[in-house]
Amino acid sequence: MSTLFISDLHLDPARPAVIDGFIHWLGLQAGNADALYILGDLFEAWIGDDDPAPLCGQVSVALNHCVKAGTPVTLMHGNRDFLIGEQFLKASACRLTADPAVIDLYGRRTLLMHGDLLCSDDHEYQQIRRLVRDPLWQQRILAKPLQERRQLARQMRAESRQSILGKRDDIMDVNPDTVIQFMVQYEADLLIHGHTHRPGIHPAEQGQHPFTRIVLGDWVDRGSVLFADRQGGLRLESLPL
Ligand code: OKV
Ligand code: MN
Repeated sequence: MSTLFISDLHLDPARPAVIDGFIHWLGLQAGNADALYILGDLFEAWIGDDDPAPLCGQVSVALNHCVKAGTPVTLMHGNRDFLIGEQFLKASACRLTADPAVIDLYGRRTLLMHGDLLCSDDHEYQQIRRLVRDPLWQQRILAKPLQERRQLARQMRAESRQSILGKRDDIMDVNPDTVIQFMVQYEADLLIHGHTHRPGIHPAEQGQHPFTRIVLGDWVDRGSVLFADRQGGLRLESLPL
């Protein structure tokens, strides 16, 4: 038995192979894993729990089956699906966790994040993050008709793509000092996050203390899963969809 971590699936009706691949994989893990953590950006764009799109219901049912089979699923918001709310959580039987969150991973104090908070050199992005994570802003957006929200999400994603074109690669990666700050503040020696779509296991050191940062990959061409086992083993695997 192991605990699984995934992020950045960016589920989108335009990419049915990813949706089918994820739902199939989830069925295989259901009841066989101790727990599943989805660390943000499960969806390419979530515009509210009242969205009647088939994808929302399909994923909710699949997650619900997984939980019912004995594998609890914990979701964290990402920068694309921060509007996932109580209705979806109830229907899918998933728990929501804060960003950052500390868990006890088989005795190891582990910090979980989506990862965008670590990209602290991208000031423009951090400003937008503060805006869209503001409960009052969200309340105002959720009060708009679905069609308007759909349009707004499309526009913000286009603006995001446009702004990325003009940014240096390292600006959009994590800031190493910010990583250390979070690890020290939360007294963790293992950090697991996504968002940057640069999968890897990075050993590092702060003072005398060794720590590990694991970056989950996206699910655009293949899947990416971190398996953590009771013995302390950590395997980051890429899987065909
Ligand atoms: C990052 C930048 C956006 C610059 C909004 C629903 C809602 C998704 C969204 C997705 C994209 C913001 C919110 C992002 C960087 C931008 C714009 C410019 C200059 C909705 C689902 F609420 F409107 F319905 N989006 N993002 N920009 O990736 O955080 O850096 S974003
Ligand atoms: Mn992200």
